[in-house]
Amino acid sequence: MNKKQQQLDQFKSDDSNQPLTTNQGLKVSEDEHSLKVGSRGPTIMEDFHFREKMTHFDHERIPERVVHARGTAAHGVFECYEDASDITKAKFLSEKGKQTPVFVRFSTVAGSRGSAETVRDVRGFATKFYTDEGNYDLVGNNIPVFFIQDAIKFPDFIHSVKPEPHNEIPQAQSAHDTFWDFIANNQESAHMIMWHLSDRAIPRSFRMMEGFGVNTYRFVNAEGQAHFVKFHWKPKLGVHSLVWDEAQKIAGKDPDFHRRDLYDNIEQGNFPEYELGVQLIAQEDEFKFDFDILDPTKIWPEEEVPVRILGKMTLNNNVNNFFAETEQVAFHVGHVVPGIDFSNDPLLQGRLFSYTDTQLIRLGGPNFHELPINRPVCPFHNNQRDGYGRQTINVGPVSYHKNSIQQNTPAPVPPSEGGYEHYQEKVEGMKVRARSESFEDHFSQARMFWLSMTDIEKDHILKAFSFEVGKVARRDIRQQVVEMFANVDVDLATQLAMNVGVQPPKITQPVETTKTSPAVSQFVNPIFSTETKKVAIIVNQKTENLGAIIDTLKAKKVAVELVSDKQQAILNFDVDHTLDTASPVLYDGIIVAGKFDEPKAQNKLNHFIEETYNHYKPLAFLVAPDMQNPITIPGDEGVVQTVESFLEALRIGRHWNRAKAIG
Ligand code: HDD
Repeated sequence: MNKKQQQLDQFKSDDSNQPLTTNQGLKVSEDEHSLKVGSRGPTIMEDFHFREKMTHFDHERIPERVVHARGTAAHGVFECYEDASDITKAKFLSEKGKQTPVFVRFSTVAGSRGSAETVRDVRGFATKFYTDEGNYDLVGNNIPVFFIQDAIKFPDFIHSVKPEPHNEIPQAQSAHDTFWDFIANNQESAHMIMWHLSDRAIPRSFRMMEGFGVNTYRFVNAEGQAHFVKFHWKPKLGVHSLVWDEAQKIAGKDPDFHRRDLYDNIEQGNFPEYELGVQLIAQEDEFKFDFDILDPTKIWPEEEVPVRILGKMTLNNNVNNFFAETEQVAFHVGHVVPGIDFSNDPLLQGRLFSYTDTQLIRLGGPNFHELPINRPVCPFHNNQRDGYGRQTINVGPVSYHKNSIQQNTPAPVPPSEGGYEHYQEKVEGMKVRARSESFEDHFSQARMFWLSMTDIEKDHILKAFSFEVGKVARRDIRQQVVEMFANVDVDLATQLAMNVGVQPPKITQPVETTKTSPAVSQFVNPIFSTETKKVAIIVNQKTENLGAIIDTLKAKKVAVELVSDKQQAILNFDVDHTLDTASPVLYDGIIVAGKFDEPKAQNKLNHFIEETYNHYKPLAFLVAPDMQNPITIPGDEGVVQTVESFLEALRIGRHWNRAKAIG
């Protein structure tokens, strides 16, 4: 068991088989009736048990996160692949095989705590490394750029995407007037919008998305040599997405789709893995690129600045208590260890203030670092004292520095012995409220992203654009968006104009660039696998060879559920779901191994088949389609007759050749 788990164990409480007590330890003899004057009379003040129970309940809720409110988390371990001390003195990266406990929280950004998980949104990917030198937080997203360049615009941006303040509509959606009004009037968002409208914003699973630190940080080695650095998480299962129609339906059928997927897979031992990589730019190469490397609306194309892989994270343990761990975890980009430092990226600089500040209101005071999930696994000592909920009992008379009573302890540690030292960068200038000219190109990388997409990805982006902007009621905002994105691609903007009922753009030339970065496409180097994909087998009492079918699928690490017209046992297997409690959108593919005589059941099965086909997913018909009211499904490479060919179709996942038929 790792150090963090050992530490957390000290705080765990198992209430099973214990007597019921008050918080003072008093055994309670009765817990269902308040203390009254007569069994039909008023409740009396004296009832301390009622008051304690009710007061605690009344105070159970804490403010949800102002952004990233909807999230889920898991424990794991990070393993260092190689000694990276040539680039950073961070100890958790300094030794091959070194293991560091981690806690990761995935989230959506815009929605409230109870909102659906498959909405179109950026996903948060925040990792806390419990290192021997203190906690290091890598607070990232699944998209490598951001909407704005300067943190002072963050409240405006978030206000625009949140539900509109007059009627609190819509929940967890960017498809509304204020969001698109902000975008059209803040054109630095162009590159991020291209990612936001791509399939990246509707991931199939938290286990199948990349993570990015987004901001530019610094690595510093023991000799004081510095590199600018960007962080990447690369999922071993590859990057995969839902399709939009499916994502919207899942939001209703299973609003917990992503947390359920993560939780179930960890419970089943399918531990998600991600490799940690870094892009490095030497300090002296700061100005060698055709973009400003401090601008958070820019990527460093992987073709120009390769990703060096440093280690692997495995998520292998679910939380015991959602509130205590997932809700109370407090991330902060300023939680760093020696060897990791900041750049002057103006978004990062503002984040350095916001995270601690927000924890003060959310977690109720300055002692949130003492909550079990937030405690470092190394000792911590200083002269900070008191405050709401203080748990540490600091002994002795001294809480100040310098002192003689304790020989000046706790004592500062020189950098040579592990004390944190900020990178000494020379900075000079006038105090100004301004943006650097080098941050003014908003469209080159947006166009680069567009030019790097495959045809299918382009088609999805145009459809997403048309949906989102089509939901905007104000015509002038729709027109402004069309004008803005003509800078990215005139055809795209012209088609968008047609789809959302406004004039074609006046701009007839996009920004001048022919550059591409194939690494930003999900389809250029896909990782195909059957592992952990979820399949429904449609069964009835006539289904044959069910055991063999299940075994063949499980041998390829496929998760199987049996679906039938009613809850029943079929050949010794209990059916998991009925055609009513299951839904085709919750599976990666369907095997039809039974059909139904009853027309209503057959209609429901037809719906399963049609939806699966329309979402480009594999279908196997192991029984002849001699149904009473058959539907016509064109035979194509994802529609097969054997389990073996189904597995191959499932490995590939989506069969985009259907795009023409589906529209
Ligand atoms: Fe942020 C939460 C990621 C810009 C202010 N942010 C939060 C979380 C993630 C990110 C993953 C959720 C952490 C968790 O699971 O508890 N944020 C980002 C990224 C950004 C970014 C990758 C751009 C590079 N954020 C950003 C800016 C500001 C904030 C510019 C403010 C100046 N973010 C916050 C916050 C939150 C937060 C208000 C809400 C809850 C919390 O911090 O703990 O402080």
